Amino acid sequence: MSPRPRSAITQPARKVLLTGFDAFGGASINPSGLAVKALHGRQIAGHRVVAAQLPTVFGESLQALRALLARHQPALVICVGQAGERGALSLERVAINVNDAPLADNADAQPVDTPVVPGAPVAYFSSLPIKAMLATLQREGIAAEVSQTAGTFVCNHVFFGLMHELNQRQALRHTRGGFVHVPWLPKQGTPSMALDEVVRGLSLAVRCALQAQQDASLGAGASH
Ligand code: PCA
Repeated sequence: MSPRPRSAITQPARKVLLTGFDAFGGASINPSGLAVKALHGRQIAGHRVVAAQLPTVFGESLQALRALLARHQPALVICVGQAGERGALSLERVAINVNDAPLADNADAQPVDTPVVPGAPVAYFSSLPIKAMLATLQREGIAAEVSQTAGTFVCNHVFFGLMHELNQRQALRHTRGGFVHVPWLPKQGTPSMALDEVVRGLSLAVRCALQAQQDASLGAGASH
């Protein structure tokens, strides 16, 4: 077979990877998993969204994320988790190298004061343009805030593992990544945010993260 002319080869769309989590701590739902699933397959700013659900389990969640990164080589990664008792989309600024679980994960593990990655730096800043994302969300009337802690449970574990991969892997050195916490759904408690609003907010956040060149915050350039 003769080779196809170059012009006939269409480049695959670059991808955005969004991850959510399964339900944990005795709950039956997790809005993060539901919200990213709703965005799976969407085209945003010339990129195709690939969504995946991670298990709320130390170790296993990060292994699954690493496999997704290797498979999709995304241009942008936003990991999403639920933070009950927060009333806004929380744009996380910093991931820390510690597991200190306040409750058991879905495999019944509860690590206390262990490193996420032994020997890795103490912390990484998000490489998302969090201040630009904040301004976009607020302009669109969606409750949003910059958060200074993603906690010390599985969300921070995944966030730290993500930032470490982006910093270590040559193939991912241009990939932007970070973490967003979302509130409960109305049926889970107060404060809350409707699923449609969470989905709209994440979609705006993705567009902004793909398009913003620079960010006013320290986090934007500090980790790369
Ligand atoms: N929230 C938890 C883990 C899974 C999730 O959705 C957290 O904030 O660590």
